[in-house]
Amino acid sequence: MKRSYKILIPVIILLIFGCVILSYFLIIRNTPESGLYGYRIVNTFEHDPNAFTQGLVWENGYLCEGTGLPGHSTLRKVELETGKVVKSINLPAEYFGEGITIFEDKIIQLTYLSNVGFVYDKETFQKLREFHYPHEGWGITHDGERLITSDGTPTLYFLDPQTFEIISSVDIYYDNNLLWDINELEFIDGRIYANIWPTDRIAIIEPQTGKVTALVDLTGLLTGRDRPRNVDVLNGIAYDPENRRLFVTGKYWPKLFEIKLIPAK
Ligand SMILES: [Ca+2]
Repeated sequence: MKRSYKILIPVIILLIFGCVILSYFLIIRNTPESGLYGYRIVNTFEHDPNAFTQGLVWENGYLCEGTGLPGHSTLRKVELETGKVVKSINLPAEYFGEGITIFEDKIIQLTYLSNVGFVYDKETFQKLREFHYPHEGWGITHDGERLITSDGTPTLYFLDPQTFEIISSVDIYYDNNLLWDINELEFIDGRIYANIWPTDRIAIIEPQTGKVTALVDLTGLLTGRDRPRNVDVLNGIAYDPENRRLFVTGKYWPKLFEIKLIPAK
């Protein structure tokens, strides 16, 4: 009897260990790595239906918006409650304006295919300088220390906000697959929120790893009544950290929404 116990005990330990490893792969590894979120509309505001929205940020009681398309690209300051454009400059006609962010006292705006970004005084919108980057320009935000840009690939770039040199990059994964078409960005509470072109979805990304920790589905946000014929995709995320308000809109959307994210059932 004693001898058979000696054999049985290691076998039982091995079986238990095997079961634990098997459970890990079956339960943990195969479970989707992200939560899914829907939304609740808190407020609806007017939005310029001629704005081909490519960048959106909130600061000091106003939205700042960058619009695109050659000959129609602008940088503008917008009153939230009315959608009224209170300040605006036009980009030279050859540029296709893209994402914007406000870093300290400057606004930074990317362009789509020109490999050039513009830096403006945030109060006067006076252009202070240009900088260059080696890829397409899509979205931009910052984490307080570094600028973060997207170029439509699964890669996000981290830039020095003074020299605009690329410091590092991270690839974005959703459920172990590379996630392409990362577009407009917003850094919120340690995560990067990113529009996924050309969908109604926003990815919430852990910046250190590139892992998508949650997906937000905004399908149905703009109803048929508010969808003119030329309406384009969801694009534009802004955040008011003081009042924890999340704003979203889209290209040529006549509305801008304040929403709350709610776990999908
Ligand atoms: Ca944004």
